[in-house]
Formats: sequence, C-alpha cells, structure tokens
Amino acid sequence: MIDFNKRLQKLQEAHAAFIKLPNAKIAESNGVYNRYEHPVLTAAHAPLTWRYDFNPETNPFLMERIGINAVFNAGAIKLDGKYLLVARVEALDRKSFFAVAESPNGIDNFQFWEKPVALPETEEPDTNVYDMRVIQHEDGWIYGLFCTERKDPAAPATDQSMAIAQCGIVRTKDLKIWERLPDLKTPSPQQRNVVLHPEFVEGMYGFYTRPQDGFIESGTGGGIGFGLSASIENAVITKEIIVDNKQYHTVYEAKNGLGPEPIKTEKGWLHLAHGVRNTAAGLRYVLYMFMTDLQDLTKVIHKPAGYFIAPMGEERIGDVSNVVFANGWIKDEDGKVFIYYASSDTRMHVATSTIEQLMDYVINTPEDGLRSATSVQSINKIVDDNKRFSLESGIFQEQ
Ligand code: M1P
Repeated sequence: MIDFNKRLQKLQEAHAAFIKLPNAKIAESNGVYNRYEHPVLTAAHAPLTWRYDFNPETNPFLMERIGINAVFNAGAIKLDGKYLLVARVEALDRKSFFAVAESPNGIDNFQFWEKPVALPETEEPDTNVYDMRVIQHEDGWIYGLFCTERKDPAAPATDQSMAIAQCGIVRTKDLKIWERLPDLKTPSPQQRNVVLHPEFVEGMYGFYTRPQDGFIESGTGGGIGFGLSASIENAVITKEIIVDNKQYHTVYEAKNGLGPEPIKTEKGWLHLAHGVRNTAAGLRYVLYMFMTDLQDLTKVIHKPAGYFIAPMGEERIGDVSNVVFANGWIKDEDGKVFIYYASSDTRMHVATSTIEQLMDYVINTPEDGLRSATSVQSINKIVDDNKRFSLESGIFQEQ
C-alpha cells in the first residue's frame, strides 16, 4: 500500500511551489516586446482537486483520474485589478472547456478558480468549445465569443472528423455566471475566430469574422471579415466585408484570423491576428499586426511586413507544433500591454509591450512589397539612411 497522506502532501506542496514560481522578463528584445522565461499557464497549473479523487477508499493509489492535456488559446480581461485568463483547457479525452485563471500582476502566479466554467448549451449541444475572446462591450456586458464545434451531419461513416464550426456567444458580468445566447448566423458554412468590436458601430454590434468553406481549408473563403448585426440576442450578419485577406507568398497565405478585440488608439484600431502558411513540415501559425481606420473599421491603414511573433525555441514543439496563436491581450491604464499567446496548442505565454511601442511598430515598420526586389529596396533604404548616423556624436544628420 502507498502512504496516501504522504503522497497527497507531496503533490500539494509541489503544485503550490510550481504556481508561485516567479517569471522573469528576458532582457534581450527586438525593441517591440519582451518575452518571459516561463510559460504563464500550463496543464500542470490545473488544480489537483480537478484531477485526483482524494478519498482513500475509492482511490487507494491516489491515481490521477482526470488528466489535463493542454492549456492554451486564452481570452484575457482585467477585472477588479486582477489579470484574468479564460483558457482553453483540454483534458485527456480531447474535449476542451473554459476555465478562469487569475494573477495579481499578469506575468506569474496564475491560479485557476475552483471550478471550470459551466458553459450553458443551446438546444443543439456543442461537441467541443474553444478559443474564447472576452470583450468588455460598451453596452455594459462582458461577452465571450468562442468556437462551437459539432459533427457535420453530412459526414460519411468513413470520416469521423468532418465538423462544422460556428461562433457561440455568452455574456456575463463577473466571469462566474454566464448567459448563453443563440449562435451567430452568417452566410459562411464555417466560422472560427469571430471577435466582437468593443463599441457600437452605427448603433449596431460589429463582428470580425473568418468565413471558410471547410473545417480546415479556407477554400474560396478566408480573410478577416467584418459584419454588423442589429441584435446580439439574435445575432445575424447578412453581409461580410473582407478587411484583411489571405495573400500569396506572405505569412498569411493559407488563412488568417483575428486574435483579441482591437485596441483603440488616437491613430486607429490596433489589431493582433494570426497568419497561416503551408510548409513541407505542415502548417505554420505566426502572429501579425495591423491598424484600421478610426472611422472606417474595414480600412487597413498600416500593416508591417511579415510576422510580429513566431514560435521560438521550446515554443516550437507541442501537440500541434510550429504554432503561435493569440486571442487575449490586456492594456493597462499606463499603456502597458500584456500579450497572451499560446505555443503549439499546448501552453500559454506572455509578452509585454506598450501602446507607444506597438503603434510605432505598426505605423513605421515597412510594409510588405510582395516581391523579393521590394524587400531588398526596404533594406537598402535603411542602410542608406543609417549612413547619416554617427555613433561618435550620437547625431542623426537631417537630409
Ligand atoms: O492548431 C492551430 C489552430 O488551428 C485553428 O485555427 P484556424 O481556425 O485559424 O485554423 C484553431 O483550432 C485553433 O484553436 C488552433 O490553435
């Protein structure tokens, strides 16, 4: 027999120490953001009470009864001074659910709340739910927009993977009690990565969408779309305008999708998105940024070339390798921005920046000229301009 109490005490001590592990900023930076030493939220953060039956009668070996496989793709919000992540938690049975984890500082000490979110279902139950965007809307509600996945009724018996993805909607005031609203209706057969605009648009609710033909392949669809609905209680979009399309020989060649809700700045709306391209090693997911016009939300006014964050080091490996994905960020009152991103569908990380840095990055980084020759032109311009700088005097000579 095992010493039940001793084993439980050891487990609890190790878990408590793990959660309290400090997370230090990595000093080396590209000037746009800083990464941190450790992931902020992982499967190992899942409370022991979710995983173990503590009754020696029914669990004499103190076995893990419900294992957690991964914690990733978290929405984010700051409430009552706490940094909250609404994470996608995936158990060993492959089902995802949502659970809230809170931290006092946004970079470490993330601790899950006692129980996962009890998400109400619609009349047509979800088989799987994931990737919630958490949006504080100006109507006073906090909305959660997530992907609801159900088996495709047209799937032949030989294919058990065909699914239909749509946008589920819930709302809450405290992330504890959630009200389920009907799923969003759009003209697209598949929807993932749907985000609610935080302000009313012409008195209506604005949605960023991602129309797709198939569950994995974007087909004739794709791109980040935008549409309006008069109601949120019965949200219907009849017309989607493509704001940012997939494009040949870019990091968003195969497909793309919006990350968290955009952040308003005096120059425009800052967007964080993911772009996907195909490689011989499979799909590669990276993050990129762009800015849209304050008046015309469908007009991209700045877009740096290439990616903003790509998988690095151990981030490259996981259940779905070579992936970074973000659906949550938090802007503090002082302009600091916490960018929460998942690596390889396995764990959550944070990178920090500021609104000032992100605006500078988005506005002043050269755009993608879409040809090798234009990439060389961009480099040569910087090289030539840099000749006007003298390290000795520290002066950059004006033309
Ligand atoms: O596996 C990578 C990502 O794949 C999907 O994203 P997209 O819809 O853009 O292809 C999602 O399932 C996402 O959860 C996942 O991280």
